[in-house]
Amino acid sequence: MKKILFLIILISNIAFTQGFAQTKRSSIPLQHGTHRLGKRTDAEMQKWRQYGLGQFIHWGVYAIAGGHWNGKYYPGAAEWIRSWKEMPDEDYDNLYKQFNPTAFDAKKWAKQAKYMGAKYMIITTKHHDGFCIWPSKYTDYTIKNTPYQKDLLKEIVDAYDAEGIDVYLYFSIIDWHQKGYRSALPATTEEKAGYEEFKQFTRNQLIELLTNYPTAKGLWFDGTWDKAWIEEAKFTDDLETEMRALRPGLIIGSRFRADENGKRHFDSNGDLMGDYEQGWERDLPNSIADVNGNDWDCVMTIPENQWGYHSDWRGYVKTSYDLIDMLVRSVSMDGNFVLNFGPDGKGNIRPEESKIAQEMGDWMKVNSEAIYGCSYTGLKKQGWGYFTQKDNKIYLTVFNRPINNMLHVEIPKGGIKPVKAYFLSGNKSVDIINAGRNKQNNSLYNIALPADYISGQPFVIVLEIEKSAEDKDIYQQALT
Ligand code: FHN
Repeated sequence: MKKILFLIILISNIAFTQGFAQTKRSSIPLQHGTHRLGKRTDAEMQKWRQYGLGQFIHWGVYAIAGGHWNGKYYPGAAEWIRSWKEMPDEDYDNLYKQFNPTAFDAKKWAKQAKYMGAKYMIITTKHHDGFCIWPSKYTDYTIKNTPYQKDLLKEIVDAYDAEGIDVYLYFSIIDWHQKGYRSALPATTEEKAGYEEFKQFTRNQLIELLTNYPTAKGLWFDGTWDKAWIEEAKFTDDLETEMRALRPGLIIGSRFRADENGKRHFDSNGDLMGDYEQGWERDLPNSIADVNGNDWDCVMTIPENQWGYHSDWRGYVKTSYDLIDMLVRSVSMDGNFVLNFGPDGKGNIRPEESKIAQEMGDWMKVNSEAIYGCSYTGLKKQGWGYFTQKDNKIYLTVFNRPINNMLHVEIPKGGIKPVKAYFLSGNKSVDIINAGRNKQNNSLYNIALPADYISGQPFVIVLEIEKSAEDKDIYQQALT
């Protein structure tokens, strides 16, 4: 009871001090705006919030081409190669006849993801090319008609489920292979009828996925920026309602549908559409104000902009250090960080990605306590790294060790006070030096790192806190 009371006071103090920059609401009457104001509070979404780290996998027949065709290099994202003029559609549309990933081992992938520390994964069931990695009964363009024949999606779902990693299904609304598909609403009656068929086809595939893979926790939509899709506010709203009724607890991000005014992610009143904000692609918020108090995830590539397998990565390739920084930064602002992998046409995870998974896993093995189930602290960001928090522990993940070895911490008046500090790895204690107050009357502390401490990796200091004496008065006032 005492602990709960302490947490309530702590959270309210922190939230009060910092304040979330909520987007100002207007009150336009909407038929197809958001269905919910504020965050979901159910167990499924609570779990989603605790994940911290996820894995994305882009895998399809584009992996066979690997960003090259007829000896020419495709400079775009490998999974978009069909849209390149140097590769005739017909060549691409026949690639599936060669798709035979003999090296594919779903259990190996899942074990690697588990080692990396991923708590959830998102798999491309169908990318913009329309190729389905499950044997959909609504099209022939599926895994069933490749030399491999078996249901890849089932193998993946089963293997990740077995490792305790939650699976989410990526689904592209863009489908270059489907006859009736259009990116903008068609003009002729015949084309309109074709688009109506496409809508039903899309609905059928989604219901099929939710029915056949019932352990999947949610859907991750893409390609919903198409004008044609945006203009289907009623259809998409009805479809969302149908999917949620079929699978209570289902998690769907803000990319699925637009309101009747064509507003995506946030409806015309500025309210989030869907269960979390899904707009952070290869980009991270700068500060907590940018996320408006919403749940969110960031999806990130290791090279610059390659999601599917490209055999020749050019440009800057992120290191595990960069990616751990992004992971901690995401969690410090209440987000999840999802790292993309693009296996090759045979089903191998490329060595560069395996190395990253290994290095991130090594780091997580020691430091994951600062990630899983952690959230934003409300403390002022400092140059040495990031704060995350769980219960009465604040974690200081240090990426940029100060030259004087002092980790500066500012604690708002009337809140909490640090009682103990130690290295997460090894528990060795470190001194907390009280450095007085600043003009805003915030308490200043320096956590003194031992000068002889050497770490080749970002490291974590745990700061245990308790409510300060001033809180007692606040609590007393609250009782009257
Ligand atoms: O066009 C796709 C791209 O290929 C990739 O799938 C990413 C992943 O978030 N989504 C789209 C671009 O937003």
